Amino acid sequence: MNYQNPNSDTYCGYVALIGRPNVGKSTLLNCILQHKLSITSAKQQTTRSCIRGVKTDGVYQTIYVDTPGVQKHIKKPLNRYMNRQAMSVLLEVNIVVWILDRCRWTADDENWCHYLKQIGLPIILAVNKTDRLPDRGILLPHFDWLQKQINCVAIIPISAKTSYQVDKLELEVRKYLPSGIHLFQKNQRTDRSSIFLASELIREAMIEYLHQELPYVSRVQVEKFYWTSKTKDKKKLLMIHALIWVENNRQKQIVIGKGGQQLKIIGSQARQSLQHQFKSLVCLKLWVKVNPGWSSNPDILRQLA
Ligand SMILES: Nc1nc2c(ncn2[C@@H]2O[C@H](COP(=O)(O)OP(=O)(O)O)[C@@H](O)[C@H]2O)c(=O)[nH]1
Ligand SMILES: [Mg+2]
Repeated sequence: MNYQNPNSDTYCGYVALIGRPNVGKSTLLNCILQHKLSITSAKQQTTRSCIRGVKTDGVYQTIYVDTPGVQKHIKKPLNRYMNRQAMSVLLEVNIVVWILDRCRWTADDENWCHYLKQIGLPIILAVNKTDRLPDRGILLPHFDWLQKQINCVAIIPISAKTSYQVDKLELEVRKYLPSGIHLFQKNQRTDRSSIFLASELIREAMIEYLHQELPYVSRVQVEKFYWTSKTKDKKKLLMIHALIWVENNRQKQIVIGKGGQQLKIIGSQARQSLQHQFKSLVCLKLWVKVNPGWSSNPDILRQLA
């Protein structure tokens, strides 16, 4: 299973970060890149499409692919789309990092286990959130049990939140990178555009401040994204205009809130994240628009990819 050629100069490969929703896949990607690339939340269904994060270290280039969680209610077209994204990623990667939440093992984990047994890729188990274990001693017998469930090359306890042993996980991943030229520039962190990252940060603020299903039936479309130097003190200012699409007028009212208060809060939170991400002052303008049935429209779903 080790593809490395001792005579090769450089190594480059794709690594899927997979696991059921909320185990910490996006938090792990951000921790590895030491940069917020993928939005995270305590609520489920945050990551919608695959996000590739690139880490180059000397001769090694590792391309991590963060995947959406597999959705239970697969009847909805948006959920079916997210499941396809998560599954099809396994066809393009060299290594799988399967993330588990401490000793928890659910029917979703069982399903992943069944699926992964058939794919013939090196699998590394990352047992996450160990910072929340009062005693790490309970992990050892669990690891024995895990080894009986699936043939993996390593089991590593980590915490994506505190970075505990994330470096160890990265070193393990490197062992299985195939020989090959680097596909991305040394300083490039993602294949995603700034416009995509901006729309994700706005969506993250919506997930934070809106309850229940609403953020999941909304879509953010960035219409304008440009820098000007029109501030009084001639500092660079990033102008972002975005539309929030919802499915009906009732949802529109909720997003806007009484007297526009809710939208103001979302905008203010999103602006802070955008300023941090783009290291610039940001002027953010948001509009809420209705597009009935967008989440069942195949053309729009394709645009999410
Ligand atoms: N305590 C703790 N919380 C974590 C850790 N990793 C992720 N989380 C939290 O778990 C929740 C889900 O994380 P997220 O990365 O969005 O999960 P994903 O759905 O698998 O991408 C968030 O609230 C994270 O802050 C960890 O190592 N320790
Ligand atoms: Mg995620």
